[in-house]
Amino acid sequence: MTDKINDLLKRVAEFSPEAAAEVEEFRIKILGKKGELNALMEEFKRVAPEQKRELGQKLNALKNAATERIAALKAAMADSAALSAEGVEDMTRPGSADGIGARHPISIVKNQIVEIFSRLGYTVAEGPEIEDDHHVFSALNFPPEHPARDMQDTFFIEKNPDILLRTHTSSIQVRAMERTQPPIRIVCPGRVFRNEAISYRAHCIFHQVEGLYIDENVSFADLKQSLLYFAKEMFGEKAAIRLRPSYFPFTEPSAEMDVSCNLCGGKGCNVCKGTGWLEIMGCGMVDPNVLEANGIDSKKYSGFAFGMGVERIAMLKYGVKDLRLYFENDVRFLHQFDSAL
Ligand code: 2U9
Repeated sequence: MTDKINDLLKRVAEFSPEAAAEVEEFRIKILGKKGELNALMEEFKRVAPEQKRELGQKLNALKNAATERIAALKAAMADSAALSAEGVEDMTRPGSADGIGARHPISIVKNQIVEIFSRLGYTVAEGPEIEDDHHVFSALNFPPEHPARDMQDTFFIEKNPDILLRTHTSSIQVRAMERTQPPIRIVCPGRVFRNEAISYRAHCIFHQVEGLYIDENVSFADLKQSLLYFAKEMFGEKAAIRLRPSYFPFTEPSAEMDVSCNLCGGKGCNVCKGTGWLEIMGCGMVDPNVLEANGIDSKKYSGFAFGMGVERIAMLKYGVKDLRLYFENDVRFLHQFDSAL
């Protein structure tokens, strides 16, 4: 009989119903008139007198345990039914996992640009956003009266016109040239600041990736081939490039680079304004004055440099029409780039 009592005690302790009806069914089976407890009580009447005391105590303990457990289960079921009737979540359910968010399209495209150049042996260099006149203008051959030095174009730190927010990441390359002798092969991603009115096509903060390659015998042909490789990796194997003569204080000769329009395949559409070409970056051979001003022998070394706006590349690649979307952090916009990761 002891075994039967212990077995029933174990079943009572382990009983875990999913619905209230199961509790009632269990109560009848154990505590009902024709239930297992009463059957044991009948058996108890027939046990030897010397066993009565011990078995009687055990039976009482079983009865109390079964009554208490069934009452507790009924109360728990009633509570959870009341909570769901009120529209309150089942508090015992596992919590929902937090969303992991989305990478920003500017980060995605910046990483793609850096990754493409890293395959050509470029390493990443970074530098301060708050700069001085020397690293942003003077070391890059900007004449004293150049309009970029004007307060209309550049954010200066009040009371010290020598300190300013960098207008391009070229200052990172200047610092690299100060530190190291060629070969230098770096890409420089970062935020830049210009005193511009905010519109769908301009912002006072944007992102650039610039590149610099200096070594012996670096030629314009090297520049052209490296940038063609970049265009094909970024916009697809069919991409073609063309270079148009331009002017920058820090490169000579200088050029603007266009890529064939990836939307119309070069036929002409409203994005490329019927030309079949999209302007994506500026480039050129580093001006010997810039090499010399930064401690590099221009007779021994030559180099090329290029610079592009990340927002513009992302707009062209993903058809984003308004630059301000990049700065609003609206998840409905950001989540559209999940598959680009
Ligand atoms: C050193 C020497 C040369 C970096 C260059 C450009 C051309 C260029 C613009 C593209 C669009 C900036 O974002 S944008 O407005 N950049 O056209 N940048 S060559 O030339 C350097 C840099 C550093 C020492």
